[in-house]
Amino acid sequence: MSPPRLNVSDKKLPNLIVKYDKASTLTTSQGVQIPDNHHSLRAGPRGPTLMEDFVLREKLMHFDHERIPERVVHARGAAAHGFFKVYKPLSQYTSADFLQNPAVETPVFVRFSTAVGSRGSADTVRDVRGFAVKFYTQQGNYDLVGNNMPVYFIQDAIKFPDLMHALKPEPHHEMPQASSAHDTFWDFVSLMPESTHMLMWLMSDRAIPRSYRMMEGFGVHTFRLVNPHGQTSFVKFHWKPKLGLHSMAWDEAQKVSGQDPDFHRRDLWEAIESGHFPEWELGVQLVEMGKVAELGIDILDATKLIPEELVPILPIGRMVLNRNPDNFFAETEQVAFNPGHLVPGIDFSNDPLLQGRLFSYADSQLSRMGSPNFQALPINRPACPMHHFQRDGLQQTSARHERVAYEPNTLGTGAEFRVDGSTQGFHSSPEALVSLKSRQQSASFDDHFSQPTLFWNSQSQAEKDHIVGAFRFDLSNVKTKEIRQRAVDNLAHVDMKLATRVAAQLGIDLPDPAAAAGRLGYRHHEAKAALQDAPSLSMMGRYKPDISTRKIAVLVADGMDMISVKRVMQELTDAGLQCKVVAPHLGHIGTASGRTLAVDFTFSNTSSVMFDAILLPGGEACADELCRLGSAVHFALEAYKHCKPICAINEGVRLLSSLGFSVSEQKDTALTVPTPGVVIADSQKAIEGQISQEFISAMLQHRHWDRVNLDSVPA
Ligand code: HDE
Repeated sequence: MSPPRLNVSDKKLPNLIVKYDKASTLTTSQGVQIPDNHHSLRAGPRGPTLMEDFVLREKLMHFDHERIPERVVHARGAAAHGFFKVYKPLSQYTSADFLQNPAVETPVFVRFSTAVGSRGSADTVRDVRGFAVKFYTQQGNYDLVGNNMPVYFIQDAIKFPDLMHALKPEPHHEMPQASSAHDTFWDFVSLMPESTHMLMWLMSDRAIPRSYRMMEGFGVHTFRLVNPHGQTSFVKFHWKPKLGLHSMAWDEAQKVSGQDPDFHRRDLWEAIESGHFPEWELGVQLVEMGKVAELGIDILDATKLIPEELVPILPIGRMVLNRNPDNFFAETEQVAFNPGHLVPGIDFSNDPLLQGRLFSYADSQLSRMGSPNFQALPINRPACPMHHFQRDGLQQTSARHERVAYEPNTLGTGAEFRVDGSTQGFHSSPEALVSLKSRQQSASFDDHFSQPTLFWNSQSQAEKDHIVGAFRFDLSNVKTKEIRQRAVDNLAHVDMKLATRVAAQLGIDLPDPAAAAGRLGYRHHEAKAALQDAPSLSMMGRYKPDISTRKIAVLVADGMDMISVKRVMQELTDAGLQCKVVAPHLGHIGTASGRTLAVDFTFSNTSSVMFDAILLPGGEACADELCRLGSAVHFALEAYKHCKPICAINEGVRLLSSLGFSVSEQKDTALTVPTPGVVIADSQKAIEGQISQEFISAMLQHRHWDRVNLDSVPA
């Protein structure tokens, strides 16, 4: 059942739905009724089709033109409607109207995306995710077009086409799809040391999120807030997910790509349909104009971040996504974000990457949607009044009943459109600019390694291991040995141990930082590090006490002991978790006490990667059957290998016996190997409800990355 729709969105945003009732008859686009939609007009039952069949021609013509070009980057995405509410007035910092009144709900439309893959590519590839928010404010649309990582590959927009040409599939055979693990990407970035910081993020678990609902978002660039007195401060925007920050295991992400390429899209859709509305808190890092130099970080360089330890994040409001789009194409595909869509009170900085984006987005949308009238599409037009003298153009749909389309005028209403410039409207914040025209950048942009090193030093051991694994995976797919060597030589400037570990599996020489320093594109400006490590850069411990909607697979066969698992399942369900029964066949299985249990999935139509945790009930016959079934044993071992919480009751533990887990003959609790996130109990303990809380605590951590010897697990 669909959740109730929030009035705010319906009231202020145009309703897109075209409804047909049962009495509607099928017509052509001209409204002519069609009595036969199954047979084209022919010269006799076996004769040729006639040109005059306008019903057939119109239908085929429209179908032939259904597709528009996909986005050149961020083609694959999913979106939702919702609202944003500020916590308290921010007039001290900005005059933006939507950031003043805590009682006002500003409608938003948010599109999440991958950056590299084409529109039909899989969701769980290793990639940066787009996090684009359109606020329909009463002063016009404001777009915060960010990513789930706070930095970017390059510093200057002029390099963007090269970066994307290197990262996208190689042009001769158009492979690989949605992957950085190939020669041209590493060829380019290994010659572009400024990309090192972003590469560290891309090789980290941030690039394989568990869900769009569990990602942070960043505006990346520095922007400016301007208050009603014209005073400005620099600002960086941050979105923090209510469900915490969580990722997948790399092996899991790859398998999910095959099992369910729509994994993230489906997750977002289902959460909203079931009323579990995803939520984020918006925060800002504010830097007074006069305090920028003290930071020691170039805030105009998009390969740098400001650690929260240096400038704390001020939470300013919350965003809730509570409505799925009515139509994917009309909304998600046609929505046109643009970092140049500003409202009064927010302004750009001189970040050269941002400045280039200000040209690119509208240009890109013009190419995709064919005419400047894409701005008037329901999903793109503002929710506030809009008056301008733009006219005509391909597919103009508004027919204005007026004589003049110019300003000033006396024949129409032109003069009245003007606002009182002293108090209203958008003003670019004044900035004195006196400099020589040149193709130069500030020397501080040449500090390429201090922040990647800070990032590396801030990671936990498990995260470091994952980063090493990701570099090895990507680079081992690079066929050209010299490119592998160059990439690793660059890494030596981040951390020698990291570079040496990565190099170990690549059939190359030991990393040589001096070799990197001699290469084209290498410029180095040693920056004084303000911090040795910044815990805020690690994902560890960023879980939140909300695990609702997580999925638990309950592995069963005939003879399962329902009595001991019943309470656990009930308590998990009460905690908002979804228990799904996986069995050798669909229909029902028989329990040890003679009852039946309905089955949701079989071992052949799902796998462990579709779940967050597993529950293994007891029962002699059930355990015997599952242990004989390779796919069931694999299911359990794979969940273990992906560090997922596991709860086993009595004989259920036999599925894990190859890992050394068992319960004693007396059926006492006996955990032979103390392992994080594995809860083993006897029936009595389960019946008394002692284990649900333990299992839920294990789930609160999401994944137990500190499990050891995972390489030896046969899954
Ligand atoms: Fe984009 N980017 N980008 N980008 N970008 C596009 O715009 C571009 C950059 C981002 O869900 C395109 O309408 C240039 C940074 C998102 O519809 C295009 C540069 C960040 C989305 C474009 C960048 C982003 C896009 C493709 C370097 C994070 C998807 C279609 C100067 C702050 C928005 C389109 C959606 C989409 C250009 C770099 C985020 C081609 C030239 C940095 C989330 O215009």
